[in-house]
Amino acid sequence: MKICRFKNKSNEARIGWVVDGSTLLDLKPAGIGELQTLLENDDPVGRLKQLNQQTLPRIPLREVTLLAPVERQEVWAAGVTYLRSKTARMEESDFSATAYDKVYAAERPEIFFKSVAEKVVPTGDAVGIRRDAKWNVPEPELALILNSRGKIVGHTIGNDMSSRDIEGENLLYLPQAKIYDRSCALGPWITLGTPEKAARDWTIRIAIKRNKETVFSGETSVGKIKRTFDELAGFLFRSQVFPHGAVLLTGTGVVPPDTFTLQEHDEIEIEISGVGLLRNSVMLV
Ligand code: DO4
Ligand code: MG
Repeated sequence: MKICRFKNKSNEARIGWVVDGSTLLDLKPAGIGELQTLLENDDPVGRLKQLNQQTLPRIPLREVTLLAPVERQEVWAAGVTYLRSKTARMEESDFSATAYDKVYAAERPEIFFKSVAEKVVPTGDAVGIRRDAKWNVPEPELALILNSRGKIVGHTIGNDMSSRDIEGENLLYLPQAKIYDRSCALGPWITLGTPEKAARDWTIRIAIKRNKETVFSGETSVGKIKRTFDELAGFLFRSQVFPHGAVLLTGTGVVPPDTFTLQEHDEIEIEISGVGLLRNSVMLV
């Protein structure tokens, strides 16, 4: 079951139930004007199933602008959760290699702040590459949607844009490599109610196009994430509160070759089999 945020013809943000590949139902007449109303419910899927679909306005998806599926939730990210990510980062920096090696094996995962909700880029909009960086990559990641009680209620697609030269120069530069204008994309919507066991069968694919040619593509499986989702979510909620819930990116398992860097006007497509397709162009920021 998929829910989205969208802008209607009057430019109002609404919550939609995406019932097929081309239609959504506007949930406002059912009293659902915010994602949080559903996400805080003990059984969001059950709540939707109770609704009489016939009474809800049907809107073609092509007529709406999708918004990022976040309202006031903070966005955080876990790192070095795939072997591929550990290896790539150890190669990127002699200086920090031991830190990546240790965190992959440690009990406590790497978790860092990524974005406030209002800065998140939706599908269809441009993500940013820093003008003071020379080596910029997307990081295609499964994102966990957590309610204020730390319960995983859904999943979406995330792009943890990163400047690898800044990160590689010194680990203390990580916030600058990771948190800048347009560095986080989420979307296109949230898939509700998939248990972890089923989500671990999902495939994550990325394709980067330049002048309509594919210049990089790769894929991985959610099942290759070293830690359980509950483990990651549990560490995020340790000694921390999220009154509006939170989004947690689960790390990247696809890293382009070291010779690859993004360029302005590239097109990035990230697909997760159980969720959908997140599509963004690239701009210099
Ligand atoms: O420490 C670097 C960041 C790791 C990361 O973002 C990832 O593995 O996805
Ligand atoms: Mg990442």
